[in-house]
Amino acid sequence: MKDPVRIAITGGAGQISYSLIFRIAAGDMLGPDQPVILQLLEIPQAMEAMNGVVMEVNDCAYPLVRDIVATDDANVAFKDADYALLVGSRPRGPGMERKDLLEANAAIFSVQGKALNDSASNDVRVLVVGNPANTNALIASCNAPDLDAGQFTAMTRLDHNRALTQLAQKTGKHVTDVDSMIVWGNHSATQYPDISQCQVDGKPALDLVERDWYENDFIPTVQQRGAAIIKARGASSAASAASAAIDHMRDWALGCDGIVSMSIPSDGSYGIEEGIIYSYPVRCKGGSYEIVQGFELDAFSKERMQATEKELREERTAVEHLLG
Ligand code: NAX
Repeated sequence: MKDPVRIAITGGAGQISYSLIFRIAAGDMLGPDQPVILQLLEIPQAMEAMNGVVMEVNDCAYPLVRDIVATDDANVAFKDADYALLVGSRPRGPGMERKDLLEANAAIFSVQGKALNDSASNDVRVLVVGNPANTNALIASCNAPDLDAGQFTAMTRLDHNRALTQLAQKTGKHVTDVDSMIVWGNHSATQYPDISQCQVDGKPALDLVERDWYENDFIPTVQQRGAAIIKARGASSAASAASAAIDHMRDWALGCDGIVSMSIPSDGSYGIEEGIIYSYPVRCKGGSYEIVQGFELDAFSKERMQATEKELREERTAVEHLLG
């Protein structure tokens, strides 16, 4: 058996974590031969609820779980962490503007960025799930000067997975038949799910579907899927978000075939401003990711990529004073 790795999860009493923690404990993220130590963070008011979750994890008697730490101190939760999944965040309250939400979360993610810097393993891989995820990841990264910016990522894998299923269902194929799906930009309604590079069972996706479906059905369906889930379920996506977080971390850590979408610090690729956390097509291998270069993009794609870039720049401007 390998030595255990330390996995920090914030928002441990929340609904995403109620799926995420159990799947990680079962080995879905890092494999059935990788023991784990779970280090769970909550705010003081939610500690009792999180202790109930810890009781349930214990009651599963998972062979891979070596220890569980439950704390309201970020430095304890992130101590020597090899992986950190930042799920906990402040939800939008009544009367809160988008700017207020950005600021409230900026305060949380600047503190957590500092704690990761001071306490986590030097090689920690960070995934931000809590919204606004891309800008929260930027804030955490800017407050962690001793860590590489590339260690901070945000989640657009749920959008990517949603897009795969929409296209597979439309073409009567399976998600495993779809290659080169890309979600560009922000995890928000401005994201651009792009099928212009996709092949379905070896055929260009754009030859298999009508342009009208792509522009007026597929794109808005993927962009608005979170709201549709809330309307149907009366609660936001939880198990699917946990599943996407596991996909993101597993592929980053262990590698994967094909192209996946990850929000990562832009290096200027495809003309996107350097530094913002932007969703790109990547390949993962040997514990790292690399942006896939060389896609030829038409005016329609470029326009949408720039619209979502603009939103990310505006979010960054709104929290500039907290960027460390
Ligand atoms: P919940 O409200 O069920 O849980 C969030 C938990 O975080 C709560 O228990 C809360 O006490 C805790 N928390 C708040 N501040 C904290 C802090 N400073 N430190 C530690 N814990 C803290 O939300 P849930 O449904 O689990 O969603 C969590 C976040 O994921 C939300 O921001 C949500 O918007 C976001 N999502 C992001 C997605 C993505 O694709 N990037 C998709 C799903 C989800 O909507």
